[in-house]
Amino acid sequence: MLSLLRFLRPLVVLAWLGVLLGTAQAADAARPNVLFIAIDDLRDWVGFLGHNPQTKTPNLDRLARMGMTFTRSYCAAPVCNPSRTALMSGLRPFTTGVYDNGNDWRPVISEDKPLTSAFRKAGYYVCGSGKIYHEAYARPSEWDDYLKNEGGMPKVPAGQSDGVGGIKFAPLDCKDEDLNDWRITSYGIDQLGRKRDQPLFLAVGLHKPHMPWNVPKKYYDLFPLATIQLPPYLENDLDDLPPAALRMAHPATDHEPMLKSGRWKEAIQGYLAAIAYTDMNIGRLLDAFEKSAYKDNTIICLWSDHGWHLGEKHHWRKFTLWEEATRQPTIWVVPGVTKPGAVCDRTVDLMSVYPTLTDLCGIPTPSHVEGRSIRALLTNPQAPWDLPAMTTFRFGNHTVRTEDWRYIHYENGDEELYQEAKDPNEWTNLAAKPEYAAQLAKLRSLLPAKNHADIGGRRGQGAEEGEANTGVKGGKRKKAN
Ligand SMILES: [Ca+2]
Repeated sequence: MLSLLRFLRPLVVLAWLGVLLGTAQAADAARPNVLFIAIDDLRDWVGFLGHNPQTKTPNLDRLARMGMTFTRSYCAAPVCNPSRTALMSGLRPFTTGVYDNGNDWRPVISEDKPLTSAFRKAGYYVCGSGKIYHEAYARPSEWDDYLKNEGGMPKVPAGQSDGVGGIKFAPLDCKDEDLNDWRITSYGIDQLGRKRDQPLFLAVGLHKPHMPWNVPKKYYDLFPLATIQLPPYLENDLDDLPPAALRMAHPATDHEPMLKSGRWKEAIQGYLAAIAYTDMNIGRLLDAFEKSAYKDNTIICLWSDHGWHLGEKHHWRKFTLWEEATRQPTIWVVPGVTKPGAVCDRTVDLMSVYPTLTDLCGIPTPSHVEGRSIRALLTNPQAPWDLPAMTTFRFGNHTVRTEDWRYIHYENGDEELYQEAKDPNEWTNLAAKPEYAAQLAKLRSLLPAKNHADIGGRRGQGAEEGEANTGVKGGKRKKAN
């Protein structure tokens, strides 16, 4: 009897191994695919957020209805390169020292760290197109296949206005297909038409509505000038700001020339037109997705790298720590988890994307990743949540956003405090009022304990948005604190 058991035991073990392996294979086959969509410079002017009723985004709204949107979603940095680097690496700007467009992240973030590497290691086919990272710093080894942004963009004809100073907008006499985003989207459509044995991680990175807002004229025609509304604007809004905040606003760079030109509404028309063009490409991608074999077993995650000012706080572009530059649209569609049309009001930031995707796909989240998975919120948008959103702009400047408050702390110690429910435009800075001292102390305690020094880099290389336009000199080097 004993010898029979001895004989049987290895067989039992083998049988169990077979069961385990079989389960592992089944789990692998059931692994969800990922459609990862990045949009450049799209602020909260999307229909589903209801913030600006002028905007026309039927396809983004259609995607929003498929899953969950976040009303309080914020970037990790209000600048392309550090925002994308933080999301893709799982490491915040104050951890890596990647603060601006001139900081080449590749020497400080090893190839095993990024999100795409985690998915490749887990057996996914990882491919993408367009702008996922700031394109000056590509690292092809992180992808199985990648379509770079190539080819020229149609130019504004000579003699025609191309905008006001650095704010570039003009309707073009060209076709949808003439802009790079068309090809970038087509790459995604093509990938969705292919069958694979491996699960798919497909990234599509659209350039618009980044400037120049040069899109076919028909998109401008959607927004007749006579109907354009200016954003909420307070003449003396800057009067209660500390010096560091005034340097962020720097109205002389863009806003004063815009007022002088009398073309504020035309500029808004340009941004809305560029958003509408982007929405058209999202529609093409969604049409292809819904006809594809990926329709029912794919997680969709759509995000924009940060927001944009169009004159609020007398400022244009991103590069600030206020609501306009930090808030961004985020949509999650997770089969079996999110409910169609769900809305979550909790504060999240883009550091959550990496750990949420690995969590949902059953991939171990690497230990270096700083964000927290929002699976609990995707399951139940009212779930308890104590994590505020945080955004960093250059060395030592941070904002903490809770559901009720925005607190801003600048490197020189200057502060701002806004009570969002009463003051959604952040017009009244409460930081100097003694009755908010306890609130300030609480929010201060959420700031990072350490700030990595700016890693430096070639200013001017890949810094086209960051230099002369920001009013804050980017070359300043600071020692870590
Ligand atoms: Ca103010």
